[in-house]
Amino acid sequence: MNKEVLGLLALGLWSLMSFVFSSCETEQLETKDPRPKTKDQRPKTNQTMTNLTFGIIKPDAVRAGKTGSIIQRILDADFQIRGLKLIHMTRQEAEGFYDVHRERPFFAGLTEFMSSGPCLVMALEKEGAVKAWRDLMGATDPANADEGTLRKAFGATVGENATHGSDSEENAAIEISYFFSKLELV
Ligand code: RTP
Ligand code: MG
Repeated sequence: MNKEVLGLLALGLWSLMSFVFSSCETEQLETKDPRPKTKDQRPKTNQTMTNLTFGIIKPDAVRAGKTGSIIQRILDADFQIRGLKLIHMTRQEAEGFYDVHRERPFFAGLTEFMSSGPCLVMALEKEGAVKAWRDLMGATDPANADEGTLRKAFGATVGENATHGSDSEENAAIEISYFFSKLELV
């Protein structure tokens, strides 16, 4: 056997061994990693976020000194407060938060208002939290809000309506993580 044939044989053997090892590694990774690979493989029950929602006590209510009264109402309604902090959003942060409304005519006014002063951001827990918190807030326009709701009691106009609440569990998770790190949630 000359040198060329020996060289070709060695190269072939090396390629075969590389292929066998890389297949083993992939197989090991696939069997070891327990995380779901597709959306469909996620748990069917919403074990993670079902009972959490995100709320804001907006700048109008903070300015008017209503923070304490609203927090009392939240506790009276049996929400657990899992995260809470006072922040003052920049215009850009408010625009990022309300990005879904970017094309709406009220976007400029809304983001100017939301960045006009401090507000209180909250992660709230309760069974069926998203709906329970929206029920407690009442309709977007305080004029249409039911008696006993926060917007009826503390809101002034459709724009300055005292509180914000997530509209779905998915958005609650996104909004909580927009403002809170893991360490800030209990
Ligand atoms: P939010 O997101 O603040 O909890 O309020 P929402 O779901 O009840 O209402 P949405 O349609 O999401 O609107 C977001 C906020 O934009 C202001 N807005 N102004 N001038 C207007 O016609 C108008 N419409 C909405 C309100 O501050 C509303 O909360
Ligand atoms: Mg909304």
